Amino acid sequence: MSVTLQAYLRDFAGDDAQKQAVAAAVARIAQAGVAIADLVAQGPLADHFAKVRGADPNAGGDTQKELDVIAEEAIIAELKQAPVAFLGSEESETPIPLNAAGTLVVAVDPLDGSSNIDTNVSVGTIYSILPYEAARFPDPADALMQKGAAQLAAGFLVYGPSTVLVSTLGAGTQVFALDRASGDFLLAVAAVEIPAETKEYGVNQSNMRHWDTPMRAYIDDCLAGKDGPRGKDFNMRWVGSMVADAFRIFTRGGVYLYTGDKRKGYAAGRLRLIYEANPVAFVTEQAKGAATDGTTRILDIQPEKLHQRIPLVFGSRDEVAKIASYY
Ligand code: AHM
Ligand code: MG
Repeated sequence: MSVTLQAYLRDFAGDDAQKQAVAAAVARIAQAGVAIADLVAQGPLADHFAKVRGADPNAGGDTQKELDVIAEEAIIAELKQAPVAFLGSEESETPIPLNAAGTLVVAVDPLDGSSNIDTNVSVGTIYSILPYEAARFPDPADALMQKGAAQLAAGFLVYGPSTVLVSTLGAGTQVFALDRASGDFLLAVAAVEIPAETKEYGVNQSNMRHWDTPMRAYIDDCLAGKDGPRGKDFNMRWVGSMVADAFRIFTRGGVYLYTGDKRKGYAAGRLRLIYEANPVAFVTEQAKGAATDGTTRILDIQPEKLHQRIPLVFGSRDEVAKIASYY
């Protein structure tokens, strides 16, 4: 018999109040994921399919799709039923109050990769769970400014050919897969281990002319292949949905790179620290991988703003160390 997410969370929480709160929040996010997976799967049959909402970009500066907002609403509805005080979201300028007595704050990218919705490519939901005490954080926004190292749990869902949840509760990384017949997430991988070495990188190579010198030098060395300084041939994969690229890396190794570049607005890359880089860094480290901005471990970076961007390199630990050596 496969272990359900519910049973796994119950086992994790035991009698510990904070763990029970975390377990409740993860279960609610997974539940929202089931609903979002259904909406995504309807594809062109659904009314909301890839529609752009109004003319205004979201808080992060990207065009907002109808489905981005529907996904956020599904998460809010679920997390109102968990001990979560505030939600920080890519789709909302300021933190959203949920439960005054909550002992957690959660940060989410409700629908990562949403520019891919109309192309039938995997998209997903990313979440980060942090501790909250009203006395410690008179301004709720400050609770979301904790370093990634303070996360109690984090993970992401991918809505692809199968719907999967990659989760860490702070001790290893697990993969659960949605069983459509029962509606339950079932444990598929109990302890994910990202291979330390790789011959595969993921980067948007069309930005090459904008890159900084270390990034350019690293990719040049990969492209030189067997006869170059790396002494091996590299393969390249780029989905354009970080969650999908991350899931491939969790499955067979690899590195993902989105560093800062010279384009306007891209000095710190494209990814957001609090609800994209931090949760992905946490599940990556718990799967024996590494995550850096080039010079500093992602989880050690002090956030300054909810929607702040950060250069991000994560995946196979030896290759991440190699990339850092260029910086
Ligand atoms: P989003 O949260 O608005 O979807 O943006 C983040 C996405 C990542 O999922 C993906 O890796 C990256 O942006 C792709 O960027 P680009 O289109 O520049 O290649
Ligand atoms: Mg995103």
